Amino acid sequence: MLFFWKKKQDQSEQQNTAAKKTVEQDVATKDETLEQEPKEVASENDTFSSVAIEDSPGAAVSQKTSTASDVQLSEATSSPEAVAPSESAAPRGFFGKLKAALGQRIRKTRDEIVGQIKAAVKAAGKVDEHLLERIEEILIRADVGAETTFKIIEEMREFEARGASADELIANFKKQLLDIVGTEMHCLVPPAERPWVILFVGVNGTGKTTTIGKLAAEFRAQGRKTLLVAGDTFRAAAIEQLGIWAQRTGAELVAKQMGADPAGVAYDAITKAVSENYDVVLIDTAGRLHTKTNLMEELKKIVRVIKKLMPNAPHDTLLVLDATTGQNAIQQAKVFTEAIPVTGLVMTKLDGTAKGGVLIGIRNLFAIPVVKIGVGEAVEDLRDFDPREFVDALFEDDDNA
Ligand SMILES: Nc1nc2c(ncn2[C@@H]2O[C@H](COP(=O)(O)OP(=O)(O)OP(=O)(O)O)[C@@H](O)[C@H]2O)c(=O)[nH]1
Ligand SMILES: [Mg+2]
Repeated sequence: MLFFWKKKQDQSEQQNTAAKKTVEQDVATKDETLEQEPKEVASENDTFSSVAIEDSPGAAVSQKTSTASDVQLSEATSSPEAVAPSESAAPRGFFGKLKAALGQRIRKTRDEIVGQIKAAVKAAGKVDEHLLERIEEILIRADVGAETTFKIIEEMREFEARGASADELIANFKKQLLDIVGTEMHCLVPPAERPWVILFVGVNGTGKTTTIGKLAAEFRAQGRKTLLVAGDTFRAAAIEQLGIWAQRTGAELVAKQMGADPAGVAYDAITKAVSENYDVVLIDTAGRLHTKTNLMEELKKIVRVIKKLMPNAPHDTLLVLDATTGQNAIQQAKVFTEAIPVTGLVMTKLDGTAKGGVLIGIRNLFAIPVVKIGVGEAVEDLRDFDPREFVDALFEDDDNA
């Protein structure tokens, strides 16, 4: 049995909507400013060159393969609890383990923010201006962002004014973080109609294709008929990469040759998904284009074409942001959300980075919920974002993490 739920956005999000309007960052709108350094395609791609890509521009390719590794993959993710929030009635031990694991995964961010702040508080022994300056410095360095840091420090000043203890300050800091990231989970919810069309957008290298692969594994483990769509026609390797995920997860793939019109690929894919009764369609897009066309215009065109076939689709548009890019992720969120109706954020690469504070900044500045986080490259490393679990993990000591 599948459980999906979406809780009402809490009050703090309404406040965030207002806060969003106050963002005054100078964001350049040219595609070029959003680009990241070209990256290496994961080397494992080389060993999977068997994905057939049709050369004829008119013909979309679909393929389905079910391998032994699919079975393992399904087993790894087949338990609904594996992706369920901590409020469910599942055994405490299981979630204890999950929480501890998250603490490990986001260890660098935890050390950079809460670890450093605890050390500064301990060294200071009392709440004074010098300590607040030090905390401000730590938050800025952890990529929480100037506006969000300012908000946190302003509230801390009240503690300074009334001579509060350092312990009180730390305890309240946790509450401040919860107020900012929210306490409710926002899971992906399938629409009433089928297929459920999810469009993935974001600049190059943020983890769009990998997230699609991980999500395809989740959907396949739930028994959903899943179609992956190679709407990133910028590189042949990108198409191949998605093909590998289709192979691994037992999903099907719709792809055309490199350079094909992404909107055309999407059109063919939705046509196929409707006529063949698919449950879910996951559409990959490019972070860069062959042409000088504006990336946002290209994405809008994809959406227009999808709507010709399914007026309510895409039901979800997920913006994938890379935590390691720190403040750039905030700029990207601003540009993308202004151009297209993004319904959810995915923050990848929270493992191995000390810049995870950007997630706090994003939650403060944008009303759009974070629906998933990426904490590693493996298929099981895409998780629902549970804000409480995240904040708890930030405050874990090494012994518990
Ligand atoms: N450590 C870590 N690596 C990740 C995560 N998500 C994705 N990656 C890696 O990030 C790299 C880029 O991921 P892709 O999925 O190719 O990114 P993309 O957005 O599709 O990139 P383009 O196709 O160039 O636009 C790959 O090496 C992924 O394995 C994550 O949560 N943690
Ligand atoms: Mg990609």
